[in-house]
Formats: sequence, structure tokens, C-alpha cells
Amino acid sequence: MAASKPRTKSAPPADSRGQGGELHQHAGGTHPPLTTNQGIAVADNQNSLRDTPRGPTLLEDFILREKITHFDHERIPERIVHARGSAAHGYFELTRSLEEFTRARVLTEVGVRTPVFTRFSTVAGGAGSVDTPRDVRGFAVKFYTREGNWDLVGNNIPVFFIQDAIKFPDLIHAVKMEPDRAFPQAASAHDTFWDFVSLMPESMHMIMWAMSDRTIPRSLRTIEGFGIHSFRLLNEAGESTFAKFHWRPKLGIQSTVWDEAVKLQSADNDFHRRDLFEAITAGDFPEWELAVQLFTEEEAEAFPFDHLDSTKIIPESLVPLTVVGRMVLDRWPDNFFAETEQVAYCPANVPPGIDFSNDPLLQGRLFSYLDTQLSRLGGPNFHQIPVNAPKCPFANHQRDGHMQMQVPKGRVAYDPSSLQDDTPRETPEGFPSHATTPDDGVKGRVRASSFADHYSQARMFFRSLEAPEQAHLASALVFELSKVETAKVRERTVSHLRNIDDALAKRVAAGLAMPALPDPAPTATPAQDFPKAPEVRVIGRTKDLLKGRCIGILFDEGSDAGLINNLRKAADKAGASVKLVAPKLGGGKLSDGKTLAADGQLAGTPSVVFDAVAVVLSNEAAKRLLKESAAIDFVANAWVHLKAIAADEGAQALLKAARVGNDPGVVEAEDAKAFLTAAATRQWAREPKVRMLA
Ligand code: HDD
Repeated sequence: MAASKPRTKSAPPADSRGQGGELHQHAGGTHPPLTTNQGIAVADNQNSLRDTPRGPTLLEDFILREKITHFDHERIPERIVHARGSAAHGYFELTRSLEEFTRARVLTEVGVRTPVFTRFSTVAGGAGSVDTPRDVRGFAVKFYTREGNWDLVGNNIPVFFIQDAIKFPDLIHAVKMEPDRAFPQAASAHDTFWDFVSLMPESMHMIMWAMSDRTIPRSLRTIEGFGIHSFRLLNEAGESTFAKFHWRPKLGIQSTVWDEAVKLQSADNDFHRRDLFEAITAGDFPEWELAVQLFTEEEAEAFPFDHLDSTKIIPESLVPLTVVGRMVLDRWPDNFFAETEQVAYCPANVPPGIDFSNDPLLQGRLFSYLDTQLSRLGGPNFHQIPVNAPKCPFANHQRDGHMQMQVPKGRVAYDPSSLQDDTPRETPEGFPSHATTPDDGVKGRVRASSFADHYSQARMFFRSLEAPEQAHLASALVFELSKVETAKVRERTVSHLRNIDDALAKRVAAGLAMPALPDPAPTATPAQDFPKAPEVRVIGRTKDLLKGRCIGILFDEGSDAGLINNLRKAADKAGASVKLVAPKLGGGKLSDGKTLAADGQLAGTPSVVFDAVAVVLSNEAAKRLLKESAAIDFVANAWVHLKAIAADEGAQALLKAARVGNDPGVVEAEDAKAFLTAAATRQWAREPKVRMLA
């Protein structure tokens, strides 16, 4: 339990003396008394109890023992997957009723704000790993609805690696660090992952997504989210409609380039967490639209794939998206452990009116999540932890167990009963509200033949991308496979690519300098040519917006004050945030004689953390900075990461040293308008000049 309410406010002395006479510093102010967990006030939190000043510590010291014991048990097992994550509170607001399709009030009551807690995560790395590896991002939303919790536990990719939950432990064992050597951390670029997926043709569509720019997002605020599986909606009449759920970021989708993602790992381990924290605390609340794809059993029968197969999307040309609401994240958690770490999602948490489909991946998930929390959170009462507890009343006859926080009253803990009037009873309002499905009478460990086409949608995905994205995908495959030591695994992977797109296979084979192109992987279901699905792209779906983007201005002693002020004002007006970077945190005296402090020191604030940069320097300062590699890297990386660069006359020497060329993304610092236009997007046309892509 948390410390009980402070009994009195006390003003500790500015310093205090331990028994040995040494001074302890206090920061001042008025504070409640420090107590043990039993409420006993503590007079000395600096020294353990000894029988003589230099003697051994006494076992009697219950204050020391309680404090150390608690500390020893502070860590809990991290999540087996999605261990690294960041989360925020917010709300979901329905803008369009789905009453025709569902009785779930969260989807029928327009204008009602349902509180949510949303956690984003990477999949493979441990809790202490970095934010920006190439990885799928988890996108889990807990809706605290008036009818109980609804957990939509999705990812930022609309498909998955495997079709059946029984393969999940194999997939995860393959992608996590290899068990004999304990590396690599948070990376799929190693033999066991590619060995596994190259033996699982069903993973090929997901591999296309995983090797695309989607898995190196710029910000958690610019990722999409997908519920992936088909769910069922059930209306008052018990009629059922299939639904797929999509989250679409208000800021549009944005990704990094690979070299930038790699450098971000060293610049800031917490890049995505910090970005989300800073946006929310600045009142710049991230927002997503919730859209649904709705379709009937009969419509599903006509799809050229099986919608119960989680390795497939339903292209928007077949079933368009209907926007039904919005989610706004407007409050950072008060405490990381209590909320972000202890939150427990479970796809089986659905209110009446939402039901499951027979997707075999979803069916397995319905079991796994509750089970994992029993060991992760230590017992069956984790639903009472504040972040997990429903915000509507809940009552049943489940009792006792580790860490029971409730104090149930009365003698009745069973049902049926007649001894007490206020015991909870079944209600016709609640579950079951399951959909009935035709039963084909077959029971067995079978995979439906409608799940057999592994290549058509992988081909559709690749061919739908813009040319630079195709090049990134090919280069990502070359990068990952170059880390694979076993030649036959590399060859087997390329043999699948031949079934997806022969030109892609040839590019990757050439990137690996393979002596010969392997034969296509044998398949009974060769790829069909589906129409392109433009919705899978990132380029073209990035919004040319300044809102949500951050501009870094590099300056030093003697920089032109007027220019810096102009750029700041213009950026601010356009909705971008600005951070000032200088060789020293104290900044320097500008041309107007006033001192301007920096937000970040150059050595610790490389340009990778910005979306665009401006360099405003006096001739002397630029000359000095030619001897500072961090300054040259600042400009050079902005150039190779395809970012807009504004520079004044003084900064030209630095641009020259950084080998910055000419293009519409490089502008004069005097022209704030041109700079902001360029800063709202990436300079894709520059890429062939700075990178040899596969
Ligand atoms: Fe899972 C966590 C998403 C398949 C078993 N999963 C977890 C989280 C997300 C997903 C976002 C982190 C939740 C959080 O922030 O706490 N998982 C997915 C998606 C899947 C998927 C989108 C496929 C469509 N997962 C999946 C399968 C199984 C699991 C097939 C097991 C049969 N997932 C788990 C888990 C985790 C988990 C082991 C680890 C921690 C937790 O549940 O709470 O139970």
C-alpha cells in the first residue's frame, strides 16, 4: 500500500546531523513526514542502525530491512514480448454510431468520451532496449467502457507472421536473441529469425511489411494501428457483421530512413518515449481516427483470400474504411511502473456486442494473455490494479488469492444463494452474446485450404509501394540477410522472393553478390496479380504538415539574432516546435548583444533528432566549428537523411565541409517560407545522390 496520508506537515531542518556528527543536506521546502510502510515515522534515512559507530549493522533495524527487502523485489518479470513500451491516458469519442451493427455502447453512443489507456511497444527487445530498432510496433488500447473493459491489442502492421497461434512460441524464440550467445538484442537480422521465416512461406507477406519503412517509424504519433483479425459485431437482434479495426494518425504516417534509425539508437535510446512525453506535456495531444471495415459472411465468401487468415489484409478497394471515432492521448501516466508496466491487456476483453471470429491466431491469443499475467503480475487479482480495473462496477464470487485488495462483506460467496439480498446475479444484458457459426462437423489439426496462398498479397504489397520505398525494402532485405551467416538460409529466403516479385529477388541476390539466383520456392498456389493497394504506402500518406515536427537551429557566439528570431517565429506559427543547439549549453552572445541559451549541447543533440535543421553562424564561428566533427556531422546527416537545411552566409563553410549539395531542400536561412515548405516533407529526390540502394 502507498504511504498513508501525511499526519502533519513538517519543515525539516536545512541540514541534520547523524549520530557520527556528519551533515546531511536537505533541499528545503515543506514535506510530509517519511514513514515505513507500516506508517512509522523515520527520523534518519541516511544511516543504518549499529551498536558502535564502526560496528556491524544490527538485524533489529526494521527500517533498513523493510527498505532493502522492498527494493530487492522491485522488478517483476518483463513481458515475454513487447517488453519495451510507452503509454498514455486519453479518451475515445464516437463520432458515428454503429447501432445497426452492434449493441456495444462504446460503438453506439455518439459524443460519449470513453477513457482509454494506450501502450505502444517494440516486440523483440527487452524492457531496457532502445526505441528505434527495425521492429513491428505494438498498439494496444484499453477502453474503459461503461459495459466493462474492451482491449483492442493490435500492431502498426495489419498482418501477422503466422496463421495459427501454435506457431507463436517458435516465432518468438526465433526472433529473440539466440539462446546460446544472448545476442542480438532487439533485432531480426540474425540466422534463427531468417531460418524460421524462410521455412514458413505464410510469413512472406508480413516480411514485406517488416522490411518496409513502416517498421522504422519517426514517431509513435505517426504510426497506424490495426486490430488485424476479423472481429464480429452483434446487434440487438443478434445479427452478426464482421469488422476490422484501423487507427489512422492525424499527423499522417512518417518513417525514418535506415541510416537515421541506426544513428537515433545512439543519439537517444528513448527517442520515441521522449517524443510522446514531450508532445503530451506540451499540450500537443496525439490523435488517431478509428475506422472500421464492415462486411458480411456472404461478402467474405467472395474475397479471393480467407479473411480469417491473419496474414491477409482486406484491400480498401474491396471494403472501404468508415471513420467512426477518434482517440486523443492527453495525459502522461503519473508513474511508469504502476501504470505502463502493470497494465495488462487481453484480446478476450470485449463488451457485449463485440465477439470473436474463428481466426486461429486470435483463438490462441484469447488464452495466452490472461495466462501470462498470472506469472508476470504474480496472481489472479491483477485486475484490481488501478490501471487494469474497469471503471464501471464489477462484482462476482471470485475470492482471495495473492494481493487481494478488496474486502468482500457477508457470508455468501457462491451462486445460487438465498441468504443475502445484495449478492451479484446473472443479467440478461450480459454475455453470452456469441455469434452462431455453421459447423462443418470436422475436428482435427487441420489448416483450411483457403489459407494456402502465401504470395499474392506479398506481391500486391511490394508492387503497391512507391519506387523509393521498394528500394528501401530491397536494401532492408540485403542488410538483414547480410547478417545471416548460413548461406542456405539466405538462398531459401531469396527463393521465396522469386515467387513474390522476380525483380525484387534479383535485386536482393545482386545486393548479396549471390553467385546464382536460387530456384523459386516450390508452391502449389503461385501468386495471383491483385490490383495495387495504395493504402499500404508510407510515401504519399505522409502529410506535408509542420505540426508535430521539430526543427533544430544550430547557432553559436555572434550568430544573427534577427534570422534566428524570424525562423523561430515562422516555425511556431506553422505549428512546428523548435530546439536550439549550440556547442555549449549556455549558448552565446548573438549579433544583438543579447545572450541566447541552447536547449541542447551540440555533442549530445545530433540532427537525427530533428525533422529539419537551420544553421545560423558567423564566419568566425563556422571556421571554429570546422574543427568540430559533431558540427560537420550535424549538417552532413541532415543532408543524407533527406531533411531540409536552411543556412545563412556564415554557415556555408560548414555546408561545404559536410558535402551538402544543391537541391530544393537546401535554402537560404533568410527565406523562412521556402525553408518551412521544404521542412514539411522529406527530400526523396535527393536519395539516389547520397545512398546506393539495392
Ligand atoms: Fe501478442 C503482448 C499484439 C499475437 C501472446 N501482443 C502483446 C502486446 C501487443 C500484442 C501489442 C503488448 C501489450 C502491452 O502493451 O502490454 N500479439 C499482438 C498481435 C498479434 C499477437 C497484434 C497478432 C495479430 N500474441 C500473439 C499470439 C500470442 C501472443 C499468437 C500467443 C499465442 N502477446 C502475447 C503474450 C503477451 C503479448 C505473451 C506478452 C505480454 C502480455 O501478453 O501481456 O501473452
